[in-house]
Amino acid sequence: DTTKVFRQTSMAPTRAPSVSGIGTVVEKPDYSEAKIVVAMVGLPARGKSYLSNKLMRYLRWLEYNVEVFNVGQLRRSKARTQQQQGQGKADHSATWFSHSNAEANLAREKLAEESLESLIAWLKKEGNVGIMDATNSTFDRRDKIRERLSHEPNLQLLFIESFCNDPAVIAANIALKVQSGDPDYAGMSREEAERDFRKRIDAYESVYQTITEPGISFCRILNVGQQVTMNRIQGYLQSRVAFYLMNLHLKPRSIYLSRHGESMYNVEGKIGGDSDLSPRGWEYAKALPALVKDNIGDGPLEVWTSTLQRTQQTGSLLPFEKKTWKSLDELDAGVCDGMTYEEIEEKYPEDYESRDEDKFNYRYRGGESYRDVVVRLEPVIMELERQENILIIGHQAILRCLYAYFLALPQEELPYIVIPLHTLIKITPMAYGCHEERYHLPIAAVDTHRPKPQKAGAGGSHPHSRKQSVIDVGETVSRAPVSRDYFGDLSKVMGDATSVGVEQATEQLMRAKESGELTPKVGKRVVQ
Ligand code: FDP
Ligand code: F6P
Repeated sequence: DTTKVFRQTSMAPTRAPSVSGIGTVVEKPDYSEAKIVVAMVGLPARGKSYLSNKLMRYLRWLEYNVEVFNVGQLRRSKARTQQQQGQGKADHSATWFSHSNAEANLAREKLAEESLESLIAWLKKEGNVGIMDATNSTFDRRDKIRERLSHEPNLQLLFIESFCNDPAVIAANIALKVQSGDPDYAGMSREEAERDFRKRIDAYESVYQTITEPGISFCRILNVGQQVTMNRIQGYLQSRVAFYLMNLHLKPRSIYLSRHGESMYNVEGKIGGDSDLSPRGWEYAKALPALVKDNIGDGPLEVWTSTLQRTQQTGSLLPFEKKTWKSLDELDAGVCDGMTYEEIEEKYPEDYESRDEDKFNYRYRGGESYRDVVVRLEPVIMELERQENILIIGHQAILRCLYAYFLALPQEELPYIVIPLHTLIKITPMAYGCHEERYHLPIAAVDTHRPKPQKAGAGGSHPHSRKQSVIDVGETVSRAPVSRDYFGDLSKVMGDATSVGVEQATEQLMRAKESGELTPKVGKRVVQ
């Protein structure tokens, strides 16, 4: 019954919205019936972890509960515990991965089973999509997974094979692995580590069986996006996953985000509307081409704006191809459009309060919530994945949603992300996340950011006050980039990140996270 499947898994809210004042608080869609085991397939260094993490980020942004269960990580953490307990260092050099090493084969199978069991338990309890990140590279292994899942009638199984024969991509993945501080290679030189890792890949390759099994659901991806083969994709969520995978590519590129220049409404403290740029906003529009060209030269670059005057005026002097998207229009404030926050507070005090209580879910009467915006931005995200360098000239709420997707920020943080005026944000996708640089132009502008009010008595600002200050344009504001990595405090694990390269930095950070050396501090990263 396809209608039923669609209703259960589509993004439409299934619970009745609770009415509060003039607006409504619309809760999360009910995804409790969506349960999929995604089992990755592929040789080492074929981008399985890259795909797993990217898929997790996308589906989490769409509010599915997703976790990656990485079998290598489980193996390494067990080896670490064993060593800490004085049982010596496990030998996980290439011979341990050889097919003729019967004892090791058994141990590897047990690890895979253990990881799959944790995944299934989590999925049955609370998850929507559990991604098993392992090689799963033989018919025999995949048969075992299928057999186990045949006892779980409520769980679907989808295999995703990453098949890669592009020597450049393989070499880059190998380099990433051996430079990452992987404990498997502790105490080895990079050359030794690379030699051993290549031998490990050979060991897997000698028994590798690409997916050909009939009757199973799979996506087979050649060279991340070059070609995608699909078989028996079932239901809404699997189709979304398959469509997403079809749109990915690995070409190096950056995504630039900028709010429009300061608008007349910004100066007056009004929200929404379709006003023109202020004189300072026009100054930004004039300065933007030089800043963009400094970064990208003559391109290629495509500029996307909303249909509103202020974004189009901001982009008007840029010598690049432009595209206008209705989906990029600012969050619709419904009956509050054109009002100041003070006017809203006065006229609709209950709404003002409920928005502060749950800003992501609050929907303006006759308008939108942040959740609505996330849903309408999904086609933009998909197109962004397909494209190369893109500059989006957008609005405060819209850019918060896009930024949260790339930097994997949680829903509670999303509506409060600081996206100042007259600032260009450069996001560069990396192996395990995104690298961010911010360029502040020294052109003053009002500050439209309204922080989450602190509870009464907590010593914060008045709950209904709005900052209407002018951004300081003193020495701290410059065109020099302020760099951030989305895992937080780089210096703690590796000193000066810029001297080692960001790809290596992110890989090292993954390892640091894995070993518990670093807890991600996503909240601290956003700067003004
Ligand atoms: P990873 O790159 O994630 O570390 O090198 C392959 C590897 O993954 C090994 O570490 C890990 O033990 C193995 O894959 C897990 O997969 P299989 O059990 O399918 O071999
Ligand atoms: O004030 C500028 C603006 O883009 C308004 O048009 C919009 O309603 C608002 O920001 C969105 O920000 P917030 O969700 O914090 O009110």
